[in-house]
Amino acid sequence: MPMSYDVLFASSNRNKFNEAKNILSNYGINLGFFKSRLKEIQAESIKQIAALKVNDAYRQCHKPVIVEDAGLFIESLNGFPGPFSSYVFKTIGNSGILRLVRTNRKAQFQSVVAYCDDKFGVVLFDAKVEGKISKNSRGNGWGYDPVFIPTGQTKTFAMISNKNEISHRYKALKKFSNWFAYR
Ligand code: ITT
Repeated sequence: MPMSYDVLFASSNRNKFNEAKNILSNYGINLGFFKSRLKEIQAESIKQIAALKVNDAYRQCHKPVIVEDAGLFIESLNGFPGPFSSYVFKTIGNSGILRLVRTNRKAQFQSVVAYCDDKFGVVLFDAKVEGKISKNSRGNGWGYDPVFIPTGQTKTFAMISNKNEISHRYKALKKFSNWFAYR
């Protein structure tokens, strides 16, 4: 029998789903995985990308659904890779990022959670977490986690045990869960 869920999470990325499920379970929301390749337009804002992706997801599943679009924004690179984070990770990866960043290592992770159902349409929740790019890759996390050190820490996201209590994803999903509880 299929497991019941409150909302679907549409994504091709199981790491993102696992984190989101873990975070939302603390707010009593049971997330189901809708593993899917969504249309990812290259736009200049992750808000725009998230809104378009959630429309596509809702068209496919016709159930209350969220998608999340996230990106790493590096100050000295004028916000690169930002909305292109997925492509840049696949092409130059963390070693490429480490070669590009010089003295100003400030960076932020941003997250936009987009929810859609037939009553409310598309609703967006955004958040960010400040930090810096480490001098070398440390820890075994996914994506850019081994090169991102959140402000106030000495370890990368890949090395800390409480990423899900401080991350961009946590902050955006917390906003979503407050709204979802009182909608
Ligand atoms: P979707 O199918 O959900 O779009 P995706 O992997 O393309 O999956 P995003 O566009 O949201 O996801 O994220 C772009 C990339 O940024 C992602 O592939 C990772 O490389 C990186 N990324 C996003 N959030 C991250 C996090 O919390 N830690 C490390 N890297 C992250």
